[in-house]
Amino acid sequence: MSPAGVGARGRVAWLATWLFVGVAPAALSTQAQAVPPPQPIRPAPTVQQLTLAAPAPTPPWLVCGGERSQLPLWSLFVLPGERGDCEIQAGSPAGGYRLQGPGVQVQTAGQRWSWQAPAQPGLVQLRLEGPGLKQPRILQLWVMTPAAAVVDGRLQGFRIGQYPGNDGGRGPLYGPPRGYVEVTPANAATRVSPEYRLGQFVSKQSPHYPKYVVLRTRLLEKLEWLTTAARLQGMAEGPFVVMSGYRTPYYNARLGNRPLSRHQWGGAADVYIDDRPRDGHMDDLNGDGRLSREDAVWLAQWIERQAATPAYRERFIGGLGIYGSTSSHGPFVHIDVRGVRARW
Ligand SMILES: [Ca+2]
Repeated sequence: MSPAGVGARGRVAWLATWLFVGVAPAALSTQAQAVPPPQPIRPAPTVQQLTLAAPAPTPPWLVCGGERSQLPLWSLFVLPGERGDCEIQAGSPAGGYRLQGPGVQVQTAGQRWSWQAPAQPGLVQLRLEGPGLKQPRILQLWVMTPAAAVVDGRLQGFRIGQYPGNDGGRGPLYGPPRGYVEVTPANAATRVSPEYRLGQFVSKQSPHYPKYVVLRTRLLEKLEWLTTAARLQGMAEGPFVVMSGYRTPYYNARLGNRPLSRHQWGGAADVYIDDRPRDGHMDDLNGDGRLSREDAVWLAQWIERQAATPAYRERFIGGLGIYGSTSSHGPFVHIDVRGVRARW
C-alpha cells in the first residue's frame, strides 16, 4: 500500500468511529427519517476535508483495443473471431513481457502481441507476465453474441427492444451495440474487474436466463478508479453498490427513462456507498443523521473533486447526476463515460 494509503487508514478509523458513535443505525431506517436528527458529536467531514489521495500508478500499462489498464484483472468485449493488438505502453519498466493465452501470437518479442478471439461466444483469459509483476495480470476477452442474432427485439427470448436506427447525429457512442455478453447462473458471479462482477450490471427486467449485457471497459476502469480513491480517502471499504448498470432499450422505455440514456450502451452506472452500516441503503455520508438526497449531493461533490485530478480527466470525463429517494429506491448518483462533461 502506498504511503497515502497508510495515512488513509487512520482516517478510515476516525470516520468509522465517528459514523458508528455519532449516528445510531436506527436513524438510517426509513421509519426514523422523520425523527429530528441526532446531534453529531463532531462536525461532519466536508468533501474538502478529505484528502485527494488518488490510486497510485502501478505500471506497466497494457494497451489493447483502444483501452488501457493497470488493473490486475480487466475486461475487453469482443466479437467472435475478432482480431486485435495489445502492447506495453512506452515508459513502462523495461524488459521482456509475456502475454499468453489462446489465440495470442507474438508480433514483437516482449512488447507487442496480436490476438484472435475464439469463433464462439464465451470467455478467454490472457495472462501478462513480466518485469515488476509478482502475479500475472489477467486480460479477459468476453466474446459476445453478435447483435445480428437479435430477432424482433429479442435475444434467446430476452427482450432487448429497439436501439435508435442510427446514432441520431450524436456520434458513434450512440450507435447500436456490436454484441451482447450472455449471462447465465454459471457466469453471473465472474469478475469483470477486481471489485465488480458481471451479474451486477444486468438489466433488472426479468428473472429468466439467459440474460444479455452490454458493458464498456472504460466504465469498469472508472468504477475501479473511484472505488480505490474512496478507500484511500477513508470514505468506503468495499466497492460501490451498482443499483443499475446496463439497461436494454426495452427496459429503459418501460422505466420512462431518457431515450438516449447511456445505460443502454453499457457506459453508465447508478451507484451508492453502503458500508457503515451495510444495510442496503446509502450511508449517511454528510453526517446529518438522515438518509436523504443530500447524501447523494455529498457523493457527487466527492466525485466532482476527483474529476479535477489529471488521472481522472484523462479517461473518465462523463455524466454525473444526483437522485433523491422515491418509493422504489434510495438516493444515488449516476456516473457514465460518455467522454464529455454532463451534469444534472
Ligand atoms: Ca445524510
